[in-house]
Amino acid sequence: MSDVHEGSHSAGVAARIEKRWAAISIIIIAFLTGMAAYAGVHQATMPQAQVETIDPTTLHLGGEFSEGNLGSAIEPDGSVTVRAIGQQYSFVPQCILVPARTPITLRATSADVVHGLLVQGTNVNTMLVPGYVSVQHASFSEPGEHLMPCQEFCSVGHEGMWGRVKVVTKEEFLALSETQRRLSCAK
Ligand SMILES: [Cu+2]
Repeated sequence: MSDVHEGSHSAGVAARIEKRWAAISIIIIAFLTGMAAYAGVHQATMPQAQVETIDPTTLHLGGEFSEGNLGSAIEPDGSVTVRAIGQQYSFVPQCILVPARTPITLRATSADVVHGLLVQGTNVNTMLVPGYVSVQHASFSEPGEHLMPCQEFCSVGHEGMWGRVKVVTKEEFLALSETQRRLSCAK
């Protein structure tokens, strides 16, 4: 008789503990889902929600990533789109010019192997995968310079693959954009 009592008592304890753990895991899942939704709404997610593909072998022949189209362009809504490519062993443009306090959309891809594009001191950090367009959103609060190293090993010249991002005032950027369709600070 006492054995049966013991058994049902410990079964009750086990059920309570199981329910508690189930509740904890549901809370964790709800928290992670909430974080993913928040990041998605604020366009801070990586990889992007929609996948854009592009033929890496014809980048130079025309279209969005042809040479004359690389660099920073001002959009009708006042935001700035930066187009760049990574290739063994440099970024084009080598120095990206952007205005401060402006929404920036970076669109970049690779012409050969997988590269990484990281802008130091910001949350811009993406892989450039041949065949895909990487999109990142950023905004720079102050004028200044940021280093932009390749952060994916891309073969023997990898450690020499560096670019820069130069942030200028909005006024300076607007003045420069009156004379050129695409801006960069690459010499
Ligand atoms: Cu690299």
